[in-house]
Amino acid sequence: MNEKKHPQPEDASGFSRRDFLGASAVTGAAALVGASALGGAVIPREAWAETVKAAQAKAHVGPGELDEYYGFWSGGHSGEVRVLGIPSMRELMRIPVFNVDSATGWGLTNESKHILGDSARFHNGDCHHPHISMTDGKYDGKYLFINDKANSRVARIRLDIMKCDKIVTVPNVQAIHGLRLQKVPHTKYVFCNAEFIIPHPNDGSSFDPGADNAFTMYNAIDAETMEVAWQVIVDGNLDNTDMDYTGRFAASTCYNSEKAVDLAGMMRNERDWVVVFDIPRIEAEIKAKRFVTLGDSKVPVVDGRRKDGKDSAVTRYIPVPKNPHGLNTSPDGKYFIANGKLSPTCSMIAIDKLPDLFAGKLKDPREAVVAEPELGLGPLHTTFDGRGNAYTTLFIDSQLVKWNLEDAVRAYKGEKVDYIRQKLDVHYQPGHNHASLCETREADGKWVVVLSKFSKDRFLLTGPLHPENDQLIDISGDEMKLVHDGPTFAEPHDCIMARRDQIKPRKIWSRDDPFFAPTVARAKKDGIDLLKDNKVIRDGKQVRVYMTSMAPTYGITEFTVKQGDEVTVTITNLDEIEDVSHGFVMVNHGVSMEISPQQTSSITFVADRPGVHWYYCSWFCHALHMEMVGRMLVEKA
Ligand code: CUK
Ligand code: CUA
Ligand code: CA
Repeated sequence: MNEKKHPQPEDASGFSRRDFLGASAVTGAAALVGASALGGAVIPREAWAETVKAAQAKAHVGPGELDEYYGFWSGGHSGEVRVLGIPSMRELMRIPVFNVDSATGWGLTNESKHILGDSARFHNGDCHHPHISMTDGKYDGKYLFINDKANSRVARIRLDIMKCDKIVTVPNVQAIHGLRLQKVPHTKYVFCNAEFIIPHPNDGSSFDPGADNAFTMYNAIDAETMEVAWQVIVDGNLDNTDMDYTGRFAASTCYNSEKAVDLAGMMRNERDWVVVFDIPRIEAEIKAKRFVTLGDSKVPVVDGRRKDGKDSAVTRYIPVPKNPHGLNTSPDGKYFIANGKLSPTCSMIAIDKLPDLFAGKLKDPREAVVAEPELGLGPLHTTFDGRGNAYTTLFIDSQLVKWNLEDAVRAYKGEKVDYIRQKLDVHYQPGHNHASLCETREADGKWVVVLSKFSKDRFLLTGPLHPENDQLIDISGDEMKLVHDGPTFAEPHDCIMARRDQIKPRKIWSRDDPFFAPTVARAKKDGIDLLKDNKVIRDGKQVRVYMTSMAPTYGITEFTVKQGDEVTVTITNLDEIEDVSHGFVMVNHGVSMEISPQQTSSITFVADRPGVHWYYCSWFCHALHMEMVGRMLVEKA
């Protein structure tokens, strides 16, 4: 493919980003955009800089102005989720999930420990794939789901309060990686891939990865109850996944059809595959009681492996070039796209051929592949503009390639068409990319974010550990234009963008919020009215301190306990004014938590040292915030 004939700035190789910064005011930019889009001519350097300037101006969100989109960023192996405004790329909030957070007390408070359950013992997580719940193929703004590869978990974030409210550990698997949601009729299931092949039972009786009892599973979690609904045993391993717009099919990439345990082994086969799951058939198998369970788990497990050259009832395996990675459904609902990684291609699977594939009407599963466009080196993930174009990250080439879906299909049939629209340099080594609303029927083709794994020279040096670089690109016109570099920490992997009207957060807590319901129930048992009472309850060695807070005071400024007592401090913030959050820190006790307006928070610790111990408010809430303090007096045992 001749790359030169696609729009590129003149002298692309020696082009410096500083030239953008030095460019002068925006004039006549629209005319230049139109001209340069014709036939992929080389654009004069000044003209290119002007059009980029115009795009950058569009991304500017002035002081006091609000962003058009919410962005939810995986925090990678920091274990948290971040909320950004798009297009400003300003970080608005952090939502602790699989990490322990000093500011809000996530992982420290009783409310968060209740949600974390058994997995509260882990203080790390590795988030990759944040996805927003959907109704009728559109974001409904209710929940955001995210995987934890490190400890095989899936978490749910309530988007009305932007806090994690449920976490489940998927049983009998290792490393939950790819995660996507059912799109229609609504998000009933959260689908997630367990990546690594392990023996079953994994009790030390067998270590042979090739054995029949060594496998991994595809998992469905009930989005409302957050319980694992079912699991499907697969051949090979599982990487990324997505679902279609009919509600029948989901598909996952497999890079380790070899069931190998080392790099060379995992690259041995010329082809791996995409495994397609027939969701209603899986449900039918379970209804017909054709399932097993594993170990202590009660989750129904359906076998989706091929046996003696015969397909299972619930899966089909479509061979694709070796070691595919991303799996993306086009917003027109027509294609599953498997990104080649080791192959310079993407494989387009026609979803309307899948009923025939399952019905045994295709001679070869490869007949479901309707195009395999050659895009460049290291295609990892693809996103869409809703205008028929796809955007694929090229890890090795450090580029984002824009290409046309239907032209790729025509080219595969032998027509002489060029499906590549543009290649844009990104900085550097991009993984995921994500266009506004691209996972829904409403893909609007405004912005794409490319999550580059390396930033190298793009930012001030921060020592050997560099930030990643999330780049904002304007895709609203015929040409892609890079408009912003955004440093991020600990490899976000993936992000998602929703229109701001699709997310409806609360301003203050509702008193009947289930988030702190267990604490409210505990108080009720103690006969406490959380909105009024400031009381210390002694229950043997357990002391429960109930207090209110209203800027700038705590309801209790001094309480006395005995050395060795287990103290639970429960605070209810009576403030009803938006943004007046308080904190509670017990000095030298590892105790810290957030109490936002109308919230109840509690934390438990041992008063193990006699003497005076000050506590203070950590959220600057009032002119007299420094004075919002109290003392715990601990008597010698
Ligand atoms: S994965 Cu990281 S770049 Cu976990 Cu979706 Cu592809
Ligand atoms: Cu309350 Cu600061
Ligand atoms: Ca392989």
